[in-house]
This record gives sequence, structure tokens and C-alpha cells, in this order.
Amino acid sequence: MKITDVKATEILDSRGEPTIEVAMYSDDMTSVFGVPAGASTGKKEAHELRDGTDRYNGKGVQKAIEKLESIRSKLVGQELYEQEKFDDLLISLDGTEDKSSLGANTIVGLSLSYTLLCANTKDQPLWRYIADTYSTSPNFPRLYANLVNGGKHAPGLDIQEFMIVPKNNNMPESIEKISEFRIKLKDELSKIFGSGAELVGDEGGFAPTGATAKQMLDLYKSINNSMDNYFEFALDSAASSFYKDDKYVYEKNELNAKQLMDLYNRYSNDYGMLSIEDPFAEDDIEAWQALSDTDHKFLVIGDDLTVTNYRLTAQYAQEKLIDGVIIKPNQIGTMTETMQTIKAAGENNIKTIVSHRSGETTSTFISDLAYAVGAFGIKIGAPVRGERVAKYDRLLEISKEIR
Ligand code: 2PG
Ligand code: MG
Repeated sequence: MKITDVKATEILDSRGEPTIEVAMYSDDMTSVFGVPAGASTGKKEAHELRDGTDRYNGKGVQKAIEKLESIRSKLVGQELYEQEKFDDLLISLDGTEDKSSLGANTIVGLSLSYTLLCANTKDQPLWRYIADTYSTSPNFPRLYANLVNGGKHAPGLDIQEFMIVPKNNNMPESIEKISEFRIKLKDELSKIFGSGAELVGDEGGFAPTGATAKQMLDLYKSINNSMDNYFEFALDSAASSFYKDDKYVYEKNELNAKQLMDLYNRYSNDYGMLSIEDPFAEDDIEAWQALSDTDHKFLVIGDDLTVTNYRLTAQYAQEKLIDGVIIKPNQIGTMTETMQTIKAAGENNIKTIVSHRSGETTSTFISDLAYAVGAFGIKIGAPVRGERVAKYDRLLEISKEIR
């Protein structure tokens, strides 16, 4: 079975910004994948190609589409079911270290639509095809539901994501409880902060202005108490976004790394944190090291630090800087490399959390991926807004498919 055609379209993502949608064809099957985009990106992420012209404030992706057209003849005729060979071809056609020639957005669109086409032509659900191909053990991830947004995703709070994580991985039940928690939170936020507090940020979480992290966590704790403590809590600090001149500008105070670490330990003691992602800036390795050398009760997760790169993941896991790693295919660019990072995490005994981006499409690839590899967690925002709901709904579908 071979690729018979490839087409790319400039579509809009959930922020209303342009992105690439790739459609790939075999004789009688099609696959479509819409590429997501981050706002708080790690410096070492593979390069996202944007036009830089007047259209869409420079964010157009026509150049990336032209690049895809220019290699189209080399892609048509390629055999299916040979992911590594296909990804190697993309990498060699690009020819750069950071995928800046074709663009990581072009490459990830091609690589993942190829995976999807392989699954579709075998008439298999995507998760089954991935699990068979990579000999992984499917299992449902725990849901990291981001119900309060800050950082680069919303005005207001400095911490980017305040997440609730059901203690079990039962999909229908945990999605129901997350939704109930969200409604209670909405009511409380409106009471405390007035109308407007229920407006949401990029990932569908509430975005109250003038609120503190402590206020949010106190609210989380009291709602959780009323729900028999069904949840644990997790944060994504995305701390690079409030790191300035070697200091963390946090809730209007300038903190050094030690003070920020003390704050995390306080949050952990007072509220019981399951995990904290990017607690320090990606450049502030000393701070990660100091945290690793100190007793802490939460899992430390790398994202901007590790950028789904298998070498960085293995290195920081071996140096004991991280207990888990975020997996985002578009940070690295290909399915093969994404799977290598997941493998590197497993070999080094750290956890994987598959993740959406703040700018999303309605593609549900990551739901299948997280289930296929038996990831520890999945981050897909709040269970509102179509692009996030699609991913929750796909997990519900999978839980039906396997019955
Ligand atoms: C993150 C992500 C997704 P972005 O930091 O983990 O939540 O944000 O896509 O903006 O990088
Ligand atoms: Mg992050």
C-alpha cells in the first residue's frame, strides 16, 4: 500500500491563528491531521515555520505549505507501514538540526497523518495500530484537567495551569467528576470575583484577574473536600515565562529560586501536589538541581526543559532532575522521535504525560497516543471548547471500543 497524494490547507487553530492541516491519501483511504501550536514554547523546540509577512500578523503558514508542495513528488509512492523510513526521509529532505527548512509544523503534519493513514488502511483504531507497531501496553492515562489558566494563556495569574487530576483512570467517571468540579468552581469564582470571572483562557480554564495562586488552591481544596477528595492537584508553572534577569517575578514579588522552591513546598504541604511542571526556567538548571537535591513530595515534570527530545529526556532523567516528561509530538516533529522519547522515559523509569498545545485543532491523535502507550497522564485542558472536548470525547469513545 502506497501514498497516492498529499495535500495541505491553511486552517485556523483554536486561537484563531493559521495552522497547517495535512490530508494524506492511499488508493481508498484518507487521513487528516491539524497541527497544534504552543504559546509558551521551549527554546529548543523544533522550528515552527511562519510566513512573517503582513497576512495574519506574520503568522501565516503559506510558506510551509509551499515547502510541502515542493517535496510532494518525493512523498507520493512511499510505502505505508514504514514509519521510521518515512520520518527519516522527512528529516533528510529538511536537512537541518531544528527542522527549520521544511518547518516542524510541516513535518509533524506529514508524520502524524502518515501514522493515521497506516491505521485507517488497516481498519484499526489509531491506538491499536500504535500499540501493535511499537509493542506498547495500552492503558488509560490519568486526566490532567486545567481548570484555571494564567501565564501566557490568560491575563491574571502567573502560574500557567492549575490542574485537577482524578485519582483513578476510569474515563467516564473521571470526566463526569471533572465537569462537576468545574461547575462548582465557576459558581464560586463568580461569587468571589464577580461577573467576568467565569471567562476562560486558551485552554478553556477560568481566567480570574486579581486572584492569587493561594486563593485558587484554597478554592480547589474546599471543592475537593465537598467531593470526597476525588482529585489530586497539579501545576504547570511554565516558569520561563516569569523568569527575568535571574529572578522570578511572581505575584509582584521578585523571588530567587530558593524562595520559589520554598513556595512550591508550601503548596505541596498545604494542598498535596501530585506534580509540578517546569517549576523553574529552562535555563536555570541549578534550580532544578537544587530541587532534586532537596526532599520534595511532588513529581517534577519537564516540558520546556525537555521538549520531547529523547536525548534531553534521558539526560535529565539520569541526572535525577525530572520524575516525568511532557510528550508533545510537535515539539520534536516526527512520530518516530516522539516514540523514542516515550521509550527513553520508560527506560529511565520516569513518567510520561502526553499533552495538547494551547493552540489546538480538533485532531484527537493525542488521545489515542496516550492510551496506546499507557501514559501516566494526559493534559487536554478543561472539558469545554470544541478542540479540547474532542479529545475528552475520543477517550470516552476508546473506553467503549475496548469493551
Ligand atoms: C504547556 C503547554 C500546553 P503551550 O506549557 O504545557 O498546556 O502550553 O502549548 O502554550 O506550550
Ligand atoms: Mg508546560
